[in-house]
Order: sequence, then structure tokens, then C-alpha cells
Amino acid sequence: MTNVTTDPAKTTPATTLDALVIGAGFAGLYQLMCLRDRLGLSVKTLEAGAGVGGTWYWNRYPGARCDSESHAYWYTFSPELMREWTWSERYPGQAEIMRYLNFVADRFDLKRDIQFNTRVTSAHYDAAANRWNVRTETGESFTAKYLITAVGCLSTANVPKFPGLESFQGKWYHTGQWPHEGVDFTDKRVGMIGTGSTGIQAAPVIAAQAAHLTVFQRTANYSVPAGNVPLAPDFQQYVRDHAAEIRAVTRDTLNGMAFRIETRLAMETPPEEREKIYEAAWERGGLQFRASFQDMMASKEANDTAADFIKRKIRSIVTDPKTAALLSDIDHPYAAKRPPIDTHYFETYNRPNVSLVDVKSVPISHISPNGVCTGEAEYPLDIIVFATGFDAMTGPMLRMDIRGRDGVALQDVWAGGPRNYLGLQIAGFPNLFTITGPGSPSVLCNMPVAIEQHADWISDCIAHLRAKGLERIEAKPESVEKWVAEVNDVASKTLLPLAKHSWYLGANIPGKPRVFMPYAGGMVRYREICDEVVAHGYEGFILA
Ligand code: N01
Repeated sequence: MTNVTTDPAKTTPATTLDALVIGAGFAGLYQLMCLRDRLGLSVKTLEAGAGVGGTWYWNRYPGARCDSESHAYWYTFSPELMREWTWSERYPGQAEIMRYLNFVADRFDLKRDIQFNTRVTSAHYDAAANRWNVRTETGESFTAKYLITAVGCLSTANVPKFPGLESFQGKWYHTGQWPHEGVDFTDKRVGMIGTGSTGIQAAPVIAAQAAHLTVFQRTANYSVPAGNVPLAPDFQQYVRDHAAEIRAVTRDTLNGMAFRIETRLAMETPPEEREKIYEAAWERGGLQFRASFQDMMASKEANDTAADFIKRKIRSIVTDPKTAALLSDIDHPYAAKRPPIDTHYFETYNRPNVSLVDVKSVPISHISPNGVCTGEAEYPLDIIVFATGFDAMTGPMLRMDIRGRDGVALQDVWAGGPRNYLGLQIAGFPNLFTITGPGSPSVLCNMPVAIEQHADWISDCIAHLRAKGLERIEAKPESVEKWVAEVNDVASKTLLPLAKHSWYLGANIPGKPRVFMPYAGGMVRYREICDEVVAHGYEGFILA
């Protein structure tokens, strides 16, 4: 159906919808299904990529693999769907996740309502019509009563503005915008900047192919072996048989994972026993390492015992003492930055074709036509890989021109950091919902668990509005004030803000406000709060 948008500045006929979803990753797919198939709304999803997948569509770098175990990294809204899909490895790789998301999209016939290759550039709220007018890069217009951003938290690539990059004679790539045809590293001198979760996954795979890999490390990082393995048929059968129980656990744990945090305390465990516990956790592998003790993320002293264990492991693996010292010279508590897990990352530095350059003491000054330059040396390269992360959480929202009531720009409202209520709604932006944005557990939670909760909450909210004949929902300014204070308060009770250079704080982007962005109170508490808000008649929102 088309009619003319009510914004006089725009003359193109706009597609009129009940709801518009931006993004076709895990979040957008499920939100589309909820609104279209459960509520019967007219819905369209706009997606910048040429296919579904979101973060998995873009992040095709070597070694890209999910850090959540596969039996917890999927949709759980449909028992049938859980029976129909079988993961092949302990951690699903990028290609397998893409197969899964395509399977889901086809299974629920979602693609017919997704418009691919369509990047949203602006979304303006028209108060008189109570509609969101949305424009795309190609000049198309859409108008919808409800707008849901499912744009992900880590989808705005950060390529540091090194002088001279444009003069580089070789090729360069950001891991979050990886070419679909792949990159051939054979016989190439490769430089990789960045040692976050991505760089730690990519380095061993690149090193196995390249003539030489030079890793440029600014901040040394912890990592624990992932312990990835192909899944045995009996485990696959176990997952099918126990899918409902696994789902229940993921909904009952702090981080939405399928494992529970131990109740024992590191500081009350004798050192020899503690060592054995860490050793067993290291052998088992994965993010579960941080579940070894209850106090690991609350007490610096307790955290130090884990940090010390991992640093000793690094020094025992890496044979060159200078490299080992650089890799283990870590300046933040364990897991205060998102903890990576790896497949032979530290072992990679024992290869003769791998070297580590410390760009903390001597930073990268520029890129020359030949390669990467620090104040001390030029490193000649054929390929530069930027594993330099993202303008996280707020970046994907702020790169669109989003304007609420009276033309107020989100860029202005969030100039000092993200401000919203429950991570779901922004005061002055009626009927705009954000999935897993700042102010929600999002990146501190196993993503599908956080996504299903948000999309369900949003769908129930819209159903409620329709049932009551209401037109609008909007966060009250005072609820936003309180929620921002709550997000800060719960973060300050953990060790998370002690990592001063973390993207959780926006510290990786020059000039970005330093605000702890995700809600650190845990998914269980967050779900309770959202449910209580509903039980009290959408307390903190204005319904009109
Ligand atoms: O990005 P990051 P990432 N000069 O920001 C360095 C998720 N993820 O893509 O720490 C030199 O963590 C920067 O150094 P520093 C996961 O949530 C999930 O690795 O800022 N170096 C750092 O070493 C993760 O946390 C999975 O000092 C510069 C690196 O680049 C998030 O994505 C897999 C620099 C960036 O690390 C982001 O991870 C992978 C500069 N100017 C990622 N600028 C799975 O679960 C930046 N760096 C699958």
C-alpha cells in the first residue's frame, strides 16, 4: 500500500506499514516474525546486507566463531525449531550460523518481508500523524506507526584514523567488513592491529597461511582456550532431548548462558584447591572459566587469583620470554573487558613466522605506502587487517539521523552518552523501540536470550496498545533519569568499570563520552524489572 508521507520535505510516495524493523540479524528476524505472525501487523524489515545474518553476515574474518556454546546460541521460542536443527561443533562457526539463520528465515517464510541491500539513513517522527518516516540510502520512503531498531551492538566498524592509510600500496580490511570471497594470505606479509576477541580468533588462522604475521598489540588481553570440538552424536541427541531444560537454565542465569556460576568464593578456597579448580576450568575451556567462583567479578582480590593464573599460563605457553612478558602484561581485571576465548592463540607466537609489536609504549604513528609505522620502525606489509573493533552500542543508532518529537535529534539527546528507559525506549521518541541497545544487558548476555526477551516484550507491548485502543507509548523523562542512574549504579558494584580502555565504556573511540553502556545487573534481574513494569501498567511510560 502506498500513500504520500506527511513530511512536506519529502515527495516520494512512502510505503505505509504498521511496523518497520531495521536489521535482519538474530533480533530483526525474530521481531519480524513476532509482529507479523503473532500480531498480524503489516511489517517490513530493511537490511543493509544482501542477506540475513546481521553481525554474522559482515564478520567473515578467518576464525570467526561464536564464543557462546552452540546449545545455548539459538532461538528457543519454538520447540519444533529446536528439534529440527543440529549444531555440528561445540562453538558454531560463522558459516554454520549463517546456515542456521537462513534456515530459520526460510522455515518461517520471513524473507518475503525483508528488503535487502537497503540501508536506512534517517527516521523522523511526525507527531501530528504519530508515524515514523524512514528514508533509505537509495531515497526510498517508508512510514510506520512503530519503529524497531534491531541494528546490533557491534555493527559500526572502527577503522582508526591513521594518517597515510590511503597511501598504502597493499590491501587492507576491517574484520567486520570482510570480503565475501575471502582473503588469500598465501606468501603474504600480514599485519594485524588489535588483540580483542576478534584478533585473538583470527591470528592463529592467518598465521597458518601467511608468509609472516605481525600482530600490533596496544593492550594485552586475557584469553582462555575455547576447547572447540565436533559434537558427538550422543551429545547432539542429549541437546534435542533436553532442549527445554537447557532453555530454562539460560533464562535463569546472570549472563543467559547454559552454565551456572559457582556459589563458592575464591577468597574462601585454599590456594592449592583454587589452583586445581582453575586448572580444570582451563582444561574444560570457554567462557565458563569466569563462572569458577562467585566473587570473581565483585572482588578485585578474588579476580587477581584468576588473572594471576591466566598470566602464568601465558608465560608457560609462549617460549620467547620477551613476547611472553608483553602478552601477559595485562592492565585490567580478568573479564572486565569482554573475555576472549581462543584456539591456540598464545601458541601462535611460538611459530617462526609470527611476531608481536608493542604499540602501547611506541604507538602506531602512521601508515606508509609500505606498511605500518611506529615512532621506531616501519613494518613492511602486503595486507593490513584491522581487528580494531566497533563504535559499540550507540554507533549503529547514531549513524542514522533519528529525530523524535519536535525534530529533536538523537545525536543531541545522546551527546553525553546513551539515555533511555530499560534500554528499550528514549524519552521524546514515541513508539521507537531498540533491541539490545545500551541500557540493556545485551553484550553482557548470551545474545539470543537477550534478543528473545526484548522482542517478546516489545511485541506484548504493541499488542497491549492495540488491545486498549492506545496509539502511543513513550518513556517518561524521569524514568530515563532513574534508569541511567541504575545502570551506572549496578556497574559500579562490579569490577567492569576498572577496565578504563574498554568499549563497554566507549573508550575505544576518540571523543566518545565515557559512560558504562550495558546494564550489568544480570539478565534475570533485568527480566524481572521489565515484567514488574508491565505488571504495574507500564510504569514509567506514558501511554496515550
Ligand atoms: O574489538 P575490541 P573486537 N591502535 O574493541 C585495538 C564481540 N565479538 O572486534 O584494547 C592500536 O574488543 C584495541 O586496543 P585497546 C565481543 O563482544 C564476539 O576484537 O583499545 N590498537 C583492541 O586490542 C567483542 O568484545 C565474538 O588498547 C588499536 C582491538 O583493537 C567485540 O565483538 C568474536 C587501536 C579491538 O578490540 C569486539 O571485539 C569476536 C589503535 N588506534 C568479537 N584501536 C564472538 O563471540 C583499537 N585497537 C564470536
